[in-house]
Amino acid sequence: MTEETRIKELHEKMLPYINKSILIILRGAPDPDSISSALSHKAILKIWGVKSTILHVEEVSHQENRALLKLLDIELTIYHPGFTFEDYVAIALVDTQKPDIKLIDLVKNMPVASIVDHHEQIGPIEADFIDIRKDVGATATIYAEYLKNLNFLENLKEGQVSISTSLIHGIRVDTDNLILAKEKDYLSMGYLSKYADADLLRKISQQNLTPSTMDIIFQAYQHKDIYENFLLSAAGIVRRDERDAIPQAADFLLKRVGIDTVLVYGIVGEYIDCSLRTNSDVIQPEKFIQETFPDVLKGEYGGRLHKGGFRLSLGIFRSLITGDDKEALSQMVDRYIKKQITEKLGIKTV
Ligand SMILES: [Mn+2]
Repeated sequence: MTEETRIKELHEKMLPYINKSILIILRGAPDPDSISSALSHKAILKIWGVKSTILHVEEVSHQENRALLKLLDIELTIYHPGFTFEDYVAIALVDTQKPDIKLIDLVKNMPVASIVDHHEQIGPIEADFIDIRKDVGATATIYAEYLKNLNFLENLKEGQVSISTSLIHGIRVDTDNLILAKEKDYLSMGYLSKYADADLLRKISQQNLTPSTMDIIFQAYQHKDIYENFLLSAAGIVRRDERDAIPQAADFLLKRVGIDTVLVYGIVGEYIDCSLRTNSDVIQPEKFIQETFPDVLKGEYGGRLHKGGFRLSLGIFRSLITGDDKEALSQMVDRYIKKQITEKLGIKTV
């Protein structure tokens, strides 16, 4: 399929939805790639006379993502019990192939109008329009291509730079500042750069850490165990809106001399959120995670080259303690993670 036929097909498939409303669903905590892709999807639907709302389930936690929303004046809707799904005739998925785990049951009877994503296809999927590509580093790259074919950015009025600026940020973040970028990502960046605001981009990516994020990183640094090149670290109990401190702690700890792999975890709501970072030639994040934590929630981890964020359910640990003893819960989780890791690494602990 060529670029032009893809956007034509998307248009064709959206014709039945004219004057109706589609719910664009983001998975997990919105990140720059999913936010900018959803924003583009919404803008494209609008040209064609299709209404839409962008819905997410988890808080926007990372300071850069909060800045992105604020500086570019982007509005997303966060899911709350009682949300009226009946107002929408279908859902659209961007940067994912399945709705957020918390919404799966609520939207299971709604048709899927479109799926646009760059992750490995996981099992069978059905939608009016599907564009899943492995030769791009970000979903934002695909949307930049759509916008280019629609001459969308050329026709924007001055000052309307949110979409192009957010797409650039999305591509940068998903490709580790272009280190993992592929040819198509560079082509999209080239197109977007003509319509983006460099000052805004700088502001978005130069956000300071909040004191609580710093506290979590500090906590993670203090509660570390080092097994040769592997650093395991507990961030403790982390508030939902601070969960992005966990991957940031992992990025920070990986800078320590002599360490090539880091796992930081923290208790966030009903889950243990984990971030694996590695420069090792031998550790493959996805394989390592699956082998170390066989009870990893299916489909709940997004592994990228050298990066792996995943979650374990806290349910089993909760059922083992009486009442709401956070200290006991935390200790049990620590023991479990430590045991799995040392076993996996073949290290004997006393
Ligand atoms: Mn992505």
